[in-house]
Amino acid sequence: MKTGVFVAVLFGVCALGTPAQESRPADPVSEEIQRLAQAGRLAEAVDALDALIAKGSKDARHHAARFSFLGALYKQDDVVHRPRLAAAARSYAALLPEGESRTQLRNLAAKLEEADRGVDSAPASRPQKAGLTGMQRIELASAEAELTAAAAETTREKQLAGFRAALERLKPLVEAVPDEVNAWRLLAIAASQLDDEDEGRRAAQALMRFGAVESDDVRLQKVMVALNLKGWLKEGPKIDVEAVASWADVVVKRADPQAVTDAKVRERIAATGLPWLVKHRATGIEFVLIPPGEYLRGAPDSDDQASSAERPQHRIVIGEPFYLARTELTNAQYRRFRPAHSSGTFGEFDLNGETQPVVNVNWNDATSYCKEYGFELLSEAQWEYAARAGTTTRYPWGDDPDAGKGWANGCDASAKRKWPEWSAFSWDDGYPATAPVGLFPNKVVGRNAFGLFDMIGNVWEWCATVYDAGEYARCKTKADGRADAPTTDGPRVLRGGSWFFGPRFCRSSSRFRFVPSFTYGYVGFRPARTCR
Ligand SMILES: [Ca+2]
Repeated sequence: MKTGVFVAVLFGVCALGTPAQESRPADPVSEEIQRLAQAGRLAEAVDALDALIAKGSKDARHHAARFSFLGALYKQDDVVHRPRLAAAARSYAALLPEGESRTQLRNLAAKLEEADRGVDSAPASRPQKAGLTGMQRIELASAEAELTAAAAETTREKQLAGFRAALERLKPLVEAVPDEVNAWRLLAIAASQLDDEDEGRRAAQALMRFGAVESDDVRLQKVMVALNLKGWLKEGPKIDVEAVASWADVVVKRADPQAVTDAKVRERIAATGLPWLVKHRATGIEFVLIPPGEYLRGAPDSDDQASSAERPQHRIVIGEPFYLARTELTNAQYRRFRPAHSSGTFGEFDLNGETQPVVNVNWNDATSYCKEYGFELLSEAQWEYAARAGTTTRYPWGDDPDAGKGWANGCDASAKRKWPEWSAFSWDDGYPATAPVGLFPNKVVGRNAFGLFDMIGNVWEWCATVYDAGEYARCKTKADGRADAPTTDGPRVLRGGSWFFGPRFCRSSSRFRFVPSFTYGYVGFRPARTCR
């Protein structure tokens, strides 16, 4: 007879706040009900309690017993007993004073009712699977209620006790149902509150596996950031500090203050333990280390130049450091891979100089190049992180397009003189078409805080990500910030604007796309390399 265990667990949900019972006289009817329950005749015991309650019993013992016996029956057959258990939880809750137990019971009732209507309350990313047993559902709901109640506690001691109770409830649950993403989610939250790095790391890794960092779950975002900054990723097994030596020579070990002007960014780079500026041995390409962190992706509602695909703004966690080429890939660099490649001309302008960015390369060319040398393209989330480098404005230089002189090679006054109908910036950057890489931003105006050049302007840069206009509304970017391998031929993301595009498209949040086979004189790319 396992009923005792279930009753104990169910009573765990509502142990606090039960009205005092010791002073009441013995209840002969209750004794009869107890006899039925002990004989395992739970359905009859519940019927007897129903009859009592229908006659108006407000005795909390009757309600508690009905709730717990129904819990045990629910474990045996959740479809038949779910609505009765929900109703029993509600009527029991109504007898309790306002407080955590009452809230927990009501939450549980709501979850049961929702399940009964066939509504899946879990986020859309939740893997569809065989489903939790009735008891596991209750455990999950109880853990969530415990976490919520713990957060509302007024003393740290009580908070910790609540978080610990939830953690202990969730540990066996994730063992029993490792595909239940919500259990991992709650475990991550509990672990971070308790500073339990082992459990936190385990949960965060499971969540990464699901790609389940929902943008609207502020608590979880905080957890992921806390865990990242505590170093689980930088110290984790996947980041191999020594491995850099196998593909690159160290040029500058610690970030140069002239290039990375913000001391805090230099500290974040140093904290990875990885050298800052390295040179890829086979190609000679220089890469800088981009440290992990977080940022707000997309455009605010106040940005009247933004498309709906750039909204809503949402927090992105970049959980892993990565190396990124300081400049766009040049013609000379690309021709070591495909000697016959010509970037061609545009009007009378030559696009084919050695130090100009390679253009007229499609997404397939870019990924073939990366594959050849162990590089990869950035995900769209990584790209905007690197381009913003801590800025929150429309452009790296602020919100005013007219203030960008020296910051980028966009479509400018020199291009407009040639093509008067083009939408252009008011300033003159001196280059109607592509400029040699590495000139923008120039030293006079400032620096990208990560030491990168031409993130905005010069050429649009292919990203690994398949374009999805609605993605920001249901962001499922993985905790490491990287992109999944494309499974469709759909359009690929391009970012950063180019010499051909004016103020609207050279904003940091601007999203562009073309099919993988598209080439043009304003489309190039920039290789990246993981630290795994
Ligand atoms: Ca660019």
